[in-house]
Amino acid sequence: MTTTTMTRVTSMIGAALLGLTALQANAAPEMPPIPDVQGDVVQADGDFKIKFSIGTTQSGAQYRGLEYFEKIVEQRSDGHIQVELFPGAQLGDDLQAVSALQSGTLEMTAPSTSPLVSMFPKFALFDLPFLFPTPDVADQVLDGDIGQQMLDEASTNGLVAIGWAENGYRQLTNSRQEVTAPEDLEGLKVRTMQNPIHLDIWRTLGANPTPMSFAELFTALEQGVVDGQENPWITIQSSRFNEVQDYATETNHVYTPFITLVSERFWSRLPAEYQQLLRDAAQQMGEYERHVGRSMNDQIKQDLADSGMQITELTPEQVKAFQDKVAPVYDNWRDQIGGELIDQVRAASQ
Ligand code: TK8
Repeated sequence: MTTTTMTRVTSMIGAALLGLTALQANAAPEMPPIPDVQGDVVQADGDFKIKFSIGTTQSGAQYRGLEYFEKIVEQRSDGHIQVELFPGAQLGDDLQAVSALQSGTLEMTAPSTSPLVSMFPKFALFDLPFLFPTPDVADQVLDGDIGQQMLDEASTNGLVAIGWAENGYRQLTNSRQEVTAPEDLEGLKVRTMQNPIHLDIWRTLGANPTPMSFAELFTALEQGVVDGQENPWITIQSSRFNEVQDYATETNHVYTPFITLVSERFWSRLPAEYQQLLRDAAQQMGEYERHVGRSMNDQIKQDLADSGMQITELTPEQVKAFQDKVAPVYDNWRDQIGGELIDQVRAASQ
């Protein structure tokens, strides 16, 4: 081999290695593996197709949960129920997907609870700031009586609610400056979910909130229509908001569940055995998806920081300043949500 060829080969290997490193730096963080399917094949009549739509993208924990759901349902129905997944709001944002379920043109979706409060007022419990101190408290509420009551309550208007997963604790990002105190929010244009309590939260904190569908959010941030937004780490990363937002603050200000919904029109055509299979699969998906999201937060923060985003973690005193400032929101909504419900969650937190 001549020296020139040698150099060329070496630089080719170098380029390949460089390519690999670049790939690894961009790679989505490792997710816990999809579990094996437990349980026997369920025997029932008929063949069915489920189109399952979500607003978050294919690289998020929610989609990963859906892949597990698909695996459970297809294996345990021995292929008689086929599940097709549609991430990234291809079939509509949270509200559009819910209305497609009602009209029977879509079989399943799993929106955040917040855009649905006008339909199901009790869901507003999940919009109260700093109500769920830990994921364990959230689990107790979702998997306990309150969660069950809410599933029952949401099983009307052409919908059947069969389980809970989670979006998670929400964090603030923006394109302007580091935020460590409510004063830093003065005049900041923050996109919120289409939900009156969220509007109230950001107004009370001194920001300038604008409600908007999640499907429009990336473009709105990119074009500077809004300066900031708030979503859980996994959603910030899977939506690549770091490409258009330089600053993130770990506020944990609201905990948002995802509720698993089925079209009543579709549900009523399913044999009882298959209805139960979907309930079981939704339960298992919820447990797995919560685990996936929660296990990734540290890695995601690191990846976002590596990508050049400034990640700010708050001291307990700094968190308290946000909590104190936002406290009046409770007075505004307590009666409407039901003081008892709020007290029950607080009791679960002791
Ligand atoms: C995804 C939404 C989203 C939510 C939002 O469909 O709108 O900000 O947090 O993740 O449900």
